[in-house]
Amino acid sequence: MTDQGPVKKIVDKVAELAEAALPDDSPEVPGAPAPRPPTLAEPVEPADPLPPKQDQEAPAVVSATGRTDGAEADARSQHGAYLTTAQGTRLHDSDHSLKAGPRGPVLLQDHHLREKITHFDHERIPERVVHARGAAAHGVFRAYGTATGICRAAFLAEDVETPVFVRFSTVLGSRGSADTVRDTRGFATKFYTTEGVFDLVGNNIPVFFVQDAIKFPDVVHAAKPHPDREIPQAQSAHDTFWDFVSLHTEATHHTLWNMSDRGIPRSYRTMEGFGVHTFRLVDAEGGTVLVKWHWKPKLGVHSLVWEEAQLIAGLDPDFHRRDLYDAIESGAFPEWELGVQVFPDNEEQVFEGIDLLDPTKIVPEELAPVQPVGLLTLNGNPTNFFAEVEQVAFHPGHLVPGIDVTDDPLLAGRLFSYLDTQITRLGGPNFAQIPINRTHAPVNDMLRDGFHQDAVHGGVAPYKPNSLDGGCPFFAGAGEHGYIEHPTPIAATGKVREAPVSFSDHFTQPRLFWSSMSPVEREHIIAAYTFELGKCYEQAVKERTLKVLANIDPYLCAQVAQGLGLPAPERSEHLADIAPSPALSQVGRTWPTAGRVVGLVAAPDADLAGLDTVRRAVLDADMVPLVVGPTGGALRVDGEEPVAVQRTFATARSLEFDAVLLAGVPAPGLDADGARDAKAGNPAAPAAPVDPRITLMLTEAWRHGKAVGGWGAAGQALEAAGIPADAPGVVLGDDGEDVLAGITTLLAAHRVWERFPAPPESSD
Ligand code: HDE
Repeated sequence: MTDQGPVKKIVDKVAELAEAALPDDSPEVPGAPAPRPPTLAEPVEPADPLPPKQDQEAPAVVSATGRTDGAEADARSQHGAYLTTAQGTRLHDSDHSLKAGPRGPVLLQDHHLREKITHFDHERIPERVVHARGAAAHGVFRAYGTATGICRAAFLAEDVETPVFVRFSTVLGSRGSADTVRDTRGFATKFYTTEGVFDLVGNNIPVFFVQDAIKFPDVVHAAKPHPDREIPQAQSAHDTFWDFVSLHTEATHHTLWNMSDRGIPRSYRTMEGFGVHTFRLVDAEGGTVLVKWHWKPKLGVHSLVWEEAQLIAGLDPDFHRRDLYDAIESGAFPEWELGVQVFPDNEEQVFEGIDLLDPTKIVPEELAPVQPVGLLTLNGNPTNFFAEVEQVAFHPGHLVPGIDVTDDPLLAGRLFSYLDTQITRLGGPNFAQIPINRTHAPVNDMLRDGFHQDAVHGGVAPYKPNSLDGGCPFFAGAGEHGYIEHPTPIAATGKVREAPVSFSDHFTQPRLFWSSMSPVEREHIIAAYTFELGKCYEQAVKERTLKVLANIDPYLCAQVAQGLGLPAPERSEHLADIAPSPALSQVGRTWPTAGRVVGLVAAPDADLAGLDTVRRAVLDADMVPLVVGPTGGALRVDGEEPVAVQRTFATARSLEFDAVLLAGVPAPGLDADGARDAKAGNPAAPAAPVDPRITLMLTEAWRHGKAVGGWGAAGQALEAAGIPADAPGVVLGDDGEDVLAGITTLLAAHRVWERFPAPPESSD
């Protein structure tokens, strides 16, 4: 490297500044400003670049062929203090085109203008055809060693730590669409193992719409916006989607999961992940088992309620990515346990009557418990979204020794598709050399040349056999970590385009899911179908979908029919007797509250000492306190420590809080006027003792099943919002810390489910 000296100086300086600028207990709440504040005026002297934030991580510095030695730690981006061209020539002006006089025509010889504009014109790459909207983080996977008996993969050996990059996504929406739409979520993990990259490309729903990959373009075309008017964006509430799934009843199971609370997760951190297909694991002796992969969030599975999801889509379309980044920034690192359901690798590939090759079926956890094999912790936000999140390329065919595929026909098509899609998206066959995709294992392939070739290959013999490169590279046997496909027997039948008979049961498992839901979860499902079908225009589509629902459950069908104003049809299939799987329900258990967001509302005349004590107690409980005041800045009372305000009555909304606590009665702020802030309501309404935005916040939190409360005179504010003091999920008291303790207990159950009275029994 030629520029070592000055670059090293900048890097050291940046590190020193970053360290010096960090307050002791930073970052307390997410959204902390950069470690070094920018100057108010534009700098006139070259200065060091702003230091990175402490939560950010970048791809490991590995050469295009997996070499880690000799790479410069800062060898990835901008160098030096001066603006340059792409060729490194320093520029003295980038604000004005080269012209024949200040008012004259721009000259064609302006090579800098051409470079700048041309590059800009090509900044975009095609978004993913599905899963375009996503967010990702760096992390580490530590294996428990519990899988070594069934799998020889090196990264599953006890205490082995493997760097990972995880991308979460919605399926249907474009890159800029809202996070909280009703949709399946992607959960894709890249493990940079010592034996090569392993990608576990899963979803938050354990079953899929189609059983054969050849139907994937059909379901995606049906679910994407209508081709004529390109609406609606990022949602399934439209005719073409329901037209397809009502005709193609193998989609019924997945659709039911989508209409359940699983379709609107509270956070990526509270989603389960599933490999969906059955995989084959191979142990050190060549023995095999079949498995299904599961990610279990430490925080439990938790969802939004539908009105909340819709409001957030407008108020904060980045809700899920912000939540992920904020949690990592504030040190509440999201964690999941990876686990496997293990089945014998028998010839039929059937377990307890369930066809393991059918990706529209689950195996209930009560029949095959999920056995934990390791812990995933996400602890680093990306440094550059495009370089990392947009360019990461997952592929179910990125496998390591010990992990093999099965004959699931959906998986087979995926093994083709993911490689293919990267060639268009990432501009050629060398996408594995993009930093985020680089393996940490040594690469010695004989793939050569092509667009964006970063490696400078030595040798003259990229072919085998050869003698000119000494016969290199050599093949590896099982003892040298070679990837050897398991010699699974293949039944000798003729070529056919058909599915096995066992794939034709489309209703037993949807019935299993429905019968495993708690009453409130069933009501949410009814509401979701009624909403989605209510957005359809075609009567036939609605009527056909009701026929599908009749084959799941008569109550579900009757309730949705009532909401649509249509008669409920008779079922056409026998309703199977089902043993419910309680593990499928999200309700009825308690979970750690780490990372939950507590809104603390106060006016300047509030008990600020108490407010600060509660704020610190929230932090001590690893939750996030956001103080809401009438204006920005800080809440101050003479003789008391000021308390910084993160949200104002104008900017805050209940949606970003899991619970709302009031330090007394927040009187109307100066901008509590409908003309200034429509949330404040009608200016002609009689003045209330409570700021109307806070009343709105309380009523919203109330109807979304969130814990609310406060201390001092807070009860009056709740009363003004029509919330009875003795209602479920309301905690009032004299001491803020006691109130917080009560709220924390409620948060552990995720929502105040008792607030939704049990509806009549829903099964016949
Ligand atoms: Fe995908 N899928 N998929 N998919 N999928 C893609 O790959 C495809 C399926 C999943 O964060 C694409 O790089 C086919 C099941 C995730 O970058 C594409 C079929 C599951 C992601 C593709 C399926 C998934 C994708 C689009 C039917 C859960 C996002 C861009 C056989 C187990 C990965 C890309 C990321 C992305 C094809 C079905 C999960 C086109 C043909 C089942 C999480 O290659």
